[in-house]
Amino acid sequence: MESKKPTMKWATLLSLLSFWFLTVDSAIVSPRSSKGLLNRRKAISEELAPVLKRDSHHYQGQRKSASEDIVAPKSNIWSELTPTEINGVYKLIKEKFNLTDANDATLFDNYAVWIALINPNKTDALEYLDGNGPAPQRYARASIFFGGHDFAKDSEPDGYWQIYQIGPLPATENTEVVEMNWAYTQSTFPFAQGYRDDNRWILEDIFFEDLFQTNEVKAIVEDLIGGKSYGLEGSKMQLGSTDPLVYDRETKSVFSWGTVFLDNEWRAGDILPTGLFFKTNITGRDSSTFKVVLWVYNNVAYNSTEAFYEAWKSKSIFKLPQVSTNQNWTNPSRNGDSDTRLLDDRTSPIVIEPQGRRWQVNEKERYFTWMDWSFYISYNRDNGILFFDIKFKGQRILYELSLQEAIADYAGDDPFQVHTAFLDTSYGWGNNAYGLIPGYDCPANAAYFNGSWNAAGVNNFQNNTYCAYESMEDYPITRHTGRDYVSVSKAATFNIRFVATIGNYDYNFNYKFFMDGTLQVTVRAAGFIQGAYYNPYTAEPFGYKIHDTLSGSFHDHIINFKADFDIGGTKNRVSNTALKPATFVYPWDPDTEYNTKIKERTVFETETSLNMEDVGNLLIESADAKNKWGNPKAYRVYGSLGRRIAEPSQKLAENANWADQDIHFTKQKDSEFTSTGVFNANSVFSPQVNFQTFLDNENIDGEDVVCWFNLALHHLPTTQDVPGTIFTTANSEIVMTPYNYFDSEQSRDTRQQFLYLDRGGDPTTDLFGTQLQSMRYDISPLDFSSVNFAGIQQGKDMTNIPSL
Ligand SMILES: *[C@@H]1O[C@H](CO)[C@@H](O)[C@H](O)[C@H]1NC(C)=O
Ligand SMILES: *[C@@H]1O[C@H](CO)[C@@H](O)[C@H](O)[C@H]1NC(C)=O
Ligand SMILES: *[C@@H]1O[C@H](CO)[C@@H](O)[C@H](O)[C@H]1NC(C)=O
Ligand SMILES: *[C@@H]1O[C@H](CO)[C@@H](O)[C@H](O)[C@H]1NC(C)=O
Ligand SMILES: *[C@@H]1O[C@H](CO)[C@@H](O)[C@H](O)[C@H]1NC(C)=O
Ligand SMILES: *[C@@H]1O[C@H](CO)[C@@H](O)[C@H](O)[C@H]1NC(C)=O
Ligand SMILES: *[C@@H]1O[C@H](CO)[C@@H](O)[C@H](O)[C@H]1NC(C)=O
Ligand SMILES: [Cu+2]
Repeated sequence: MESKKPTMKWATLLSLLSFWFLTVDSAIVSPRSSKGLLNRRKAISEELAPVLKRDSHHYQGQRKSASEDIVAPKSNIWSELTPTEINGVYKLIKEKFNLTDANDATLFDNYAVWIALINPNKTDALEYLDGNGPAPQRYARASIFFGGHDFAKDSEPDGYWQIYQIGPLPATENTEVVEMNWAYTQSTFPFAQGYRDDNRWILEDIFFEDLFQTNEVKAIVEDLIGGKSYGLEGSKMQLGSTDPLVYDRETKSVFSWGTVFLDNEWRAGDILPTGLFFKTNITGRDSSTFKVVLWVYNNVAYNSTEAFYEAWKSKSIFKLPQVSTNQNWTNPSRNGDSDTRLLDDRTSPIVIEPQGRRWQVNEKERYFTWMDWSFYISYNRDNGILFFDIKFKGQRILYELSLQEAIADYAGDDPFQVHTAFLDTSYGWGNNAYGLIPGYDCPANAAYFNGSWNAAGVNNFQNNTYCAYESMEDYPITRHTGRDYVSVSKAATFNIRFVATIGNYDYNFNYKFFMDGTLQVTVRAAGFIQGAYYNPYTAEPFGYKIHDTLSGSFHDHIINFKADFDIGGTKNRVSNTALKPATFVYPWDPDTEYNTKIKERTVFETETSLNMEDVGNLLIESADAKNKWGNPKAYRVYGSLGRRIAEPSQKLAENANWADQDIHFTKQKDSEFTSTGVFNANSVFSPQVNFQTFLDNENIDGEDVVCWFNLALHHLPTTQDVPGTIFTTANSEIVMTPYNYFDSEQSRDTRQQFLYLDRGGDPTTDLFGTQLQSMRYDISPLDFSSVNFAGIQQGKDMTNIPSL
């Protein structure tokens, strides 16, 4: 379970890295002594440093600005459940399912892990937004683990997970609680392929801590790796375990592949791998039956701990170089003895708003407007921020734009890399967004917004999870020099930024709105790579040697988004304008063949998946609205989209099959509102959402079309990733831009222009009333006093759900 004050960090840190950072007592957990597990979890909780946060309002209050508040035309029907709504839901399901409160629960109880809003169905939402329909009724979904005897199923001896729909809200005794099957391929998951929550992580940790204290394992690892064995006071060893769980369908057994990383003062374990690997049978809820079934070192496999020990004792193991103890190179911050670059001791430039802020927000409804753009934002655990009802010049362009899932799919010569494929939505986005650092994560003129989510019975709040700011591109949006004039227009943009740190990576999402109706989504990655041990004999095909014993193991980041375009209404179609070479003979020169080129339009009649190299200008068009010149109103999508390189396999198959092509177009259906789910992570062949089922050849010509696109980074790390990956190059973007949508380009009405005219008489210069005045800017220093590691603020006073 994630996200109680202390456990939050624990879940988070464990999450992507899958590391065990902890040293706590080593009670054996079994059905009989599962309280040991609770004590252990509490001990862990106390050790964990929570997260950065900051009081945004304090900061915002310092800014002098114009009217920044605006009335939202409608209420935000996508806003996350309120603590009151959640409490009602929890009370209901607690009674119905004999739930144990999360802080007391073991794997032998029933407990709720997430309670979240089910976004309203689009049909209902549109009636409310565009007509006189009532605000759609609100529904919640809850994911429950059934480990107790009262709801046990014979087919699931270790318990199971089930997702429920609860509503309409507020919950009363008569509120319906039903299995939520309408939106998912599957809504129930066996323990074996279910979610790896804290209870489960700890089970593994208990086993490994004992294992690494046995005389045999301790002797081997202290010799091969150096330092104290895992779990001992002062040990630098951390254990990592791969995602997904390795499920053997024949024996119904669950295995994990583990490895040892070294922790240090920069928490740089990801780039300090040691080259030792172990496969463990972790079937069931009793760690005393867990067993290492394979050890791997220098590509040699030993099928038992005894066999490994015998080989080591008889000195028949070839020892690989150990990770050096000089690890200053892992410092991702400024190296203290660096020279100062010339003039780098001066503060770098900032953007200022000389006459105050130019955008508006209704903070309660999270409704934003800027330069004829408007949209609502909602926030949740599984998607981070979601955009709804994005309009430009009063016309809806997108009903929804939201992050769905990100995979990180690794390759390597060792079993750890080979078995690794992360699905980050299982770790969560909203819950992994730590406070943004003003002036660094977002420019100094940004404003910050909080987010909330419920997990394991706790209502969590985090300040500064996303920011909004206006900025200037460093190039003009357009210019021209004519015979007697010069015209140049500035390129202002409005930006929403969200950063989530999932384990080793910090993902930076930027949504940039331009004056002409263009919208750009960029994802950047920084942080530590998940490096591999560099085996000089076998690592080469899978990555570069980038430090003494480090290989930058090759992996793909594929990040899936939903973009529900509504171009001139909901009747849309998808077309491709191919750009092709052609040979033409013209009537005005019948004897000559001209090699030239043409545009060639095709319409996709049915649901389709495409790769960008196979298309020219890919358009989402209105099926009936045309511009003045007879062309369909459209938006074009293009960018650095991509797909995974490896073929489907045991570790990644039906659970992320959206990653097999760059972009998909499906017919909008309320029952296909998301491409993924938390349980996709470990249920490789029968996931919560099997995206391919959306692509069933339905007609999309003249229908409401949804675009699912993949931002992609084929990440083959080089020394540019040492110590950390940089946002500059580890990124991917999509551009959505008007394409014959209007009758002409739409930024011409901006006043942020320069016009020089020389048409007889004195030349004139027009700045359209927006001349930068000579003035002293009163810039307060950024205030970092409320940045702290105080942890996720829990809604203890706002909920009656007990929290850790
Ligand atoms: C978060 O922001 C609120 C204002 O909305 C403030 O009262 C609170 O103290 C902040 N929390 C932290 C931990 O900074
Ligand atoms: C309800 O759950 C608790 C805790 O798991 C368990 O001890 C108890 O037996 C359950 N009640 C029933 C009626 O099964
Ligand atoms: C894995 O461990 C479980 C529990 O001890 C056992 O029943 C199962 O047979 C083991 N699987 C394999 C493939 O050895
Ligand atoms: C390990 O391998 C040896 C020799 O290949 C074999 O005799 C033995 O049965 C195996 N042990 C296990 C636990 O699989
Ligand atoms: C590593 O950095 C620390 C702190 O700056 C310094 O004291 C130490 O000498 C450095 N170690 C090496 C081997 O350079
Ligand atoms: C989050 O922000 C809203 C809007 O400013 C504010 O009303 C609310 O109190 C904040 N929530 C928390 C928990 O700080
Ligand atoms: C939303 O749509 C789905 C699929 O049509 C349907 O099963 C569900 O009941 C709808 N929800 C509401 C609240 O109407
Ligand atoms: Cu990467």
